[in-house]
Amino acid sequence: YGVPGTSKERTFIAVKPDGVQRGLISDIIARFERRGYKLVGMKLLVPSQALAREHYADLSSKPFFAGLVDYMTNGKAPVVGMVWEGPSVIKQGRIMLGATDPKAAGPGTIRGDYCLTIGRNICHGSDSAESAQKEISLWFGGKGEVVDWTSNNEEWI
Ligand code: RTP
Repeated sequence: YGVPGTSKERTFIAVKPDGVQRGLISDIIARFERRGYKLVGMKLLVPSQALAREHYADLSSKPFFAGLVDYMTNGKAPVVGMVWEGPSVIKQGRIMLGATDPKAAGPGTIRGDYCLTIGRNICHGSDSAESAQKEISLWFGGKGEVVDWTSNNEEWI
């Protein structure tokens, strides 16, 4: 799950079905890659209902929960799940995504640049070290699905 507070910190970032449908996978990857973060896990999938419900367990009492789970799991488009590694990647990842409600997201952020409504906000990022650990193990439970590797760029970034 990485080591929070070090250069080995890791976070879970997802391109949601609307982001995939709109062709924004490469843009979102490029922003993290160019910033200097390291991609250590990536998969394309239609999440099961069980996975989506567990991922959004904190929101299970909200009126939009059923709609949120359906949107993530109905297969109209898949989700790209990723694990990114680097200094302060949990906090900086959230800053790069922008505010949850795109109407409040600043220009230069992913949501501020590409979307308008909270129910179609394109991407997800872990909001704390605890959620990063929970989400990485939930989405990348299999052996070898997260890869430790050394980037030759590290001395330049
Ligand atoms: P995220 O994890 O997706 O980055 O968002 P967050 O923690 O900042 O926000 P949270 O309140 O946990 O909401 C998670 C996702 O639920 C959907 N949502 N829909 N229809 C609505 O009013 C509503 N409110 C939230 C969004 O997809 C949000 O990203």
